[in-house]
Amino acid sequence: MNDQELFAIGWKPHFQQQLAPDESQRAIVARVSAHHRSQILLLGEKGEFRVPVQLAEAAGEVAVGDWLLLDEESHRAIQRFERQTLLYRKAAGTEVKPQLIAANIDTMFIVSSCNEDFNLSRIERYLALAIESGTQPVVVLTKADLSDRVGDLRRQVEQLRPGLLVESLDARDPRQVGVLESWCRAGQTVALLGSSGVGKSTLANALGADGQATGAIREHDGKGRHVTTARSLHLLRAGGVLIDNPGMRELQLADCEEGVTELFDDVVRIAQQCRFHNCSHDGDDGCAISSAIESGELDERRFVSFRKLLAEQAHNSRSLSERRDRDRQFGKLCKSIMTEKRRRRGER
Ligand SMILES: Nc1nc2c(ncn2[C@@H]2O[C@H](COP(=O)(O)OP(=O)(O)OP(=O)(O)O)[C@@H](O)[C@H]2O)c(=O)[nH]1
Ligand SMILES: [Mg+2]
Ligand SMILES: [Zn+2]
Repeated sequence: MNDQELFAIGWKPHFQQQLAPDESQRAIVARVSAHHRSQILLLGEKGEFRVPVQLAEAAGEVAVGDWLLLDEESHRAIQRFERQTLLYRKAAGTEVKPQLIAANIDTMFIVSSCNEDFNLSRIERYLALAIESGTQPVVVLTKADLSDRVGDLRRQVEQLRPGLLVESLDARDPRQVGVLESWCRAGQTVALLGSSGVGKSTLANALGADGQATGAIREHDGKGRHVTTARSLHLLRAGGVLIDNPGMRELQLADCEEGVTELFDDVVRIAQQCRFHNCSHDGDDGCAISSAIESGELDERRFVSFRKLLAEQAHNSRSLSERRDRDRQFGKLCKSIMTEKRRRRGER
């Protein structure tokens, strides 16, 4: 195996050590670069190739950024490498389902624009997800050319978390976008997250996202219709790879309690000083939160955001785990029906 090329696209000792010594003989290693309805696109040392979803997911559901070990001949997945990080959310809409966003990301660029889209609470959502998953967050404020309050907005974002990295720029200008390149070197994987229209694809282009990877591909969706979908893993000029995501209308957090409490550890610390440990922080006697808001020590917006995110992730985590239980029960039910059938056949 030619490791050089794999290392450039994010292969690391973390994955290498999961490989048994003789395992790479008749098998190939590749990274998932796009997930389409019926096909998975993979990037290996010999370039890009496609595999039907059933084969690629033979060792488990895959996300863009996942590493797979595949049989050289059949391209059936033998192993999905244990992930270093995984980003997922509750799928949009009423259905309760986890939706994988991306795997094995080193840096999350949280993209928000300096105009109407600017929203601190939305940035906090992404920050909680980054912290929970162990991904380094960098907030990128785009459309700096359209605002005269850039300095003020930057300061507001910097206050969301001590040491938080914030960059502001015109995403159309490759020279300005150059400040992001230190996170985009060979071996590094970055992901762009943010609402629709904030400039994620513009940033990708300015970072020199490989043209081949930005093209759209066509595939059959099984009903004979053609579906055109955009690829999502791009090679960058600086040597690393970037995962561009379609804009998210809503990022519903799930399984994010640690991320939320760590992001809001200042609020948690104040709440611990309330007179009653079960204080509802709604005008109760001796509520430290209320006094902190009154004195200006705590921003009310921040408290409301904390409470909302904590409740939301708890609700979604509960529904996701209920769903997992239901799936397991359904699996058991199917199994017992099959056993029963076999038993009857045997009796006959
Ligand atoms: N003036 C200005 N325009 C920008 C900037 N960044 C992006 N735009 C424009 O904003 C529009 C949307 O940019 P995109 O890069 O397509 O946004 P996106 O985040 O990829 O959107 P989705 O793919 O829908 O999620 C385009 O017309 C860009 O030219 C910027 O920094 N300054
Ligand atoms: Mg885009
Ligand atoms: Zn209280």
